[in-house]
Amino acid sequence: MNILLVGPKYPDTYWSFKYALKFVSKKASNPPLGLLTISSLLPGEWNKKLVDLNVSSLKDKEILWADYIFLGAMTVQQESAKQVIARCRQLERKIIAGGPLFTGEPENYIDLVDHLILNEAEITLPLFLEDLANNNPRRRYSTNQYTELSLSPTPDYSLINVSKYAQLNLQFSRGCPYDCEFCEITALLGHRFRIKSTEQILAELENIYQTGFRGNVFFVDDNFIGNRKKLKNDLLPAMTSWAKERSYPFYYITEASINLADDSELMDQMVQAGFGKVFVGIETPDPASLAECDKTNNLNRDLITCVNRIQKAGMEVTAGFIVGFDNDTPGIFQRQIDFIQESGIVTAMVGLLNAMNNTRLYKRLSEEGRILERTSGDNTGYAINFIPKMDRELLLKGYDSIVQTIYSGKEFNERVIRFLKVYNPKNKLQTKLTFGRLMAFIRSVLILGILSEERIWYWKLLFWSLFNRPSTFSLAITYSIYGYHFRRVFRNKP
Ligand code: B12
Ligand code: SF4
Repeated sequence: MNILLVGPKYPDTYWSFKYALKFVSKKASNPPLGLLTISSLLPGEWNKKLVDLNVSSLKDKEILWADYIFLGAMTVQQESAKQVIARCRQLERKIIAGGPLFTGEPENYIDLVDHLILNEAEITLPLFLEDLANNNPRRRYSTNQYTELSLSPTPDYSLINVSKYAQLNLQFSRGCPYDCEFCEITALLGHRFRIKSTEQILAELENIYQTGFRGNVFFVDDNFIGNRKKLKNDLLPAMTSWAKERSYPFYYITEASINLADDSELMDQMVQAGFGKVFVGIETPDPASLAECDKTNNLNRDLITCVNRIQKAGMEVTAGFIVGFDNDTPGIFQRQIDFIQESGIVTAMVGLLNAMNNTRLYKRLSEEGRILERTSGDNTGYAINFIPKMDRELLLKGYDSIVQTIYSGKEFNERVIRFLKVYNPKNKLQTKLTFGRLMAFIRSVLILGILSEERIWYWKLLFWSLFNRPSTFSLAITYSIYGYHFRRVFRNKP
């Protein structure tokens, strides 16, 4: 059996890092981990190929080679996914679709593809394979159960050319005990916190190591610190020994809730194991809006102090912010700007609140008659799929004022400097001079230092780091490149 796994193209969003990737000669930020996992769930004797449209094109002969096309996508990839479906149908090939896009809105795809294999494939794919073996596969497989992660196999990294990606990814846990109203993750993956064993994680890391890849590795957990006892007593010590034996080949990134800042022992252990960056959902500095969306773990704490504690422990904090809550007043825009500037969060993703399918927010707004359409999946796209309480134009204008301010050369530089003053990078990989970094530096001199209108800020930042914190020089270059990407992403917006 010949299987072609296809990952559709992402539009040029904030997280695509499109404008930054060319500096480091990479095609995409992350490989499609869902499809790599699917590959490992399929029979070993089947022939498999993967085409990630973010790194290469899809040829007719590849489609014709396949008996089945396995298509996996998020909502934000829907346009490209539809094009792939149309091409495969034209070439009369069978399509099997799964992943968040199809799980979220199966009714829109049931007539377009041959089989929908929804929810977590560790449960639904074996059911399909069994029926296929009996020549009786159904159109749709879904479940309301959540898999144990002991059943989730090591992703098949052999299917990708690792050199095309800025970072590789793996997953330790799924599910989140919290219940934020807008969150689709818990709608997809539930509240029960499920984890892989330490042996599974070390095997996955070893697999990545064996591909020859060195550098950033992203633990794509929604809340990596959901089981602290397991982390402290088992996983992190094992990862530390593993990394030490291999001279620290990876620099880890993950996502965690803000209460990470309350546990200095955990932060130290994470840093020792090689973690250097953590994404935190801060959402808003306004307690009324935090209470509105049930982001309870962010309430009753000084969020800036918490962020600074994580930074001082040796991990950069990147964060998500949202405007458009019912409780937001016009003062929220300046408050968000002030918070972001003061926190030194360089990568601050500010999005407009949107109601994703199947979330509590979607349900509430539907009941209130406020839903207008399905969301495109990109909350940085100046779109709101419901009727906000604040005047819509005012909200869009206020949103624009945030993103245009925090990424403008002056404010962005101030934030980077504020961060670099407190940050003490402990993972040497982050600052090591590599050939790739040298090339990125040369390109940045040309594009940002000579051609860009914002070149003054580029040189100011580089000279600041050279004279004040020389150990952070390569980070200053990296952030200049990020700043360029963020400005480009928001430049062409309405
Ligand atoms: C890591 C991650 C990212 C990373 C990397 C993305 C990438 N290229 O891999 C980054 C930070 C770049 C990212 C960005 C975004 N993300 Co994201 N991301 C995640 C996260 C945390 C993990 C995804 C993952 O790798 N999971 C591990 C794998 C194994 O799981 P999986 O892909 O879901 O696959 C399983 C099933 O879905 C299924 N499956 C998957 N594919 C297929 C295919 C077939 C054929 C079958 C049968 C089954 C199947 O089986 C797999 C095993 O169970 C998820 C949340 C989550 N926990 O899932 C959000 C999530 C996928 N992201 C989401 C969103 C909205 C975004 C953004 C649009 C946010 C934004 N505002 O810009 C951007 C868009 C990306 C872009 N480039 O423009 C949403 C998607 C919701 C939706 N309905 O589409 C999620 C679910 C989070 C949420 N808010 O609810 N993201
Ligand atoms: S903490 Fe994060 S993953 Fe958990 S419910 Fe809230 S937004 Fe979702």
